[in-house]
Amino acid sequence: MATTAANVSQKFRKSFKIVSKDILRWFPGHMGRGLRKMQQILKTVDCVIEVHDARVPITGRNPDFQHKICGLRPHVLVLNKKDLIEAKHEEAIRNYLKNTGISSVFFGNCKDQKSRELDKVIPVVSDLICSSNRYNRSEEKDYSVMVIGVPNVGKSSLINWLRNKHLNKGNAAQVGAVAGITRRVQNRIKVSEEPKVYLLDTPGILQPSVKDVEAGLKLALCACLQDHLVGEIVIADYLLYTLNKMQNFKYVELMGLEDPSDEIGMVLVKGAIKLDKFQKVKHYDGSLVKRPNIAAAAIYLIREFREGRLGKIVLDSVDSCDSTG
Ligand SMILES: Nc1nc2c(ncn2[C@@H]2O[C@H](COP(=O)(O)OP(=O)(O)OP(=O)(O)O)[C@@H](O)[C@H]2O)c(=O)[nH]1
Ligand SMILES: [Mg+2]
Repeated sequence: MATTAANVSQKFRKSFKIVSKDILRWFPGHMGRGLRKMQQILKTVDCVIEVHDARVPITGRNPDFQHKICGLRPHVLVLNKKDLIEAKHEEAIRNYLKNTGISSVFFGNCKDQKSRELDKVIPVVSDLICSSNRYNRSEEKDYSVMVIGVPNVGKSSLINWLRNKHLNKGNAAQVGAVAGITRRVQNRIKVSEEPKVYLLDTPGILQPSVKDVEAGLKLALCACLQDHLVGEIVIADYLLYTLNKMQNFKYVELMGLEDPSDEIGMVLVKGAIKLDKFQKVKHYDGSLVKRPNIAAAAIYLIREFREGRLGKIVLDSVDSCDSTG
């Protein structure tokens, strides 16, 4: 029988139970040092570009940035990885953010050098700087802009993208698929000649303690924390909970299931069998037995989501954007 919303919605969890907030806590020394350094050099900065993941447009931005950095300089928000969300949500998100006082918002795809959405970032940044009080920097001809955000959202990629776009030059900032690649505030990188704009790459910084557990789980799913800290099976379970809530059942076939399920253990066992992922474990008598490798299945399922193969998914409720927008 075909899976319908009506015949499956009953059996899904209404909320996600997490055993401990501690698994979402990740604030290594380089983040504390980075934030202090960013505050220290703010007097040499004319504008701040905050980069965040478009899949979590409402949650997960570091509130420490608002008080300590963004509120003190002109601010532009780039919601990056727009290739992983549906374009139809952009307007509602924009409206929602506008109502919270953020009006300079760009959706970008830094993996696509040919995309046009970020073309206007530097002109908008220049306009904002021109119309702001530059205090001690009012005599300076060049503009200095700090790029901030939580880990792995594409800060360094954005710098490379802009540099390539405006100067036709290769990558100057180091990029990588795991959170925590940039570990300290970097030297200025020129990304535009006319006007002369320099960008400062900074380490991704999370809040020292997680207040909103669900926002923390969404960040974990988007790879803003390193997977092993939270645990791949917890992340996969949160993904399963989310997909079921959204009635997105693409995982059913992928994991070799007959029907949707809310049982992560069963989904991963069947998935491991379908994917032929097994591990050898020692039996009580010393012999080796093959068991489905559920960790490998969890990693596979998470990767399918991150690479957009489970659909273009906004993890925040865009309906709540619509109602406020
Ligand atoms: N799908 C997609 N991936 C992107 C995009 N921009 C960057 N990435 C990828 O996201 C990952 C993180 O990119 P980085 O530029 O290193 O992110 P970061 O914010 O500098 O990360 P940290 O320095 O670790 O805080 C890399 O694997 C990039 O290739 C995008 O627009 N779309
Ligand atoms: Mg970086």
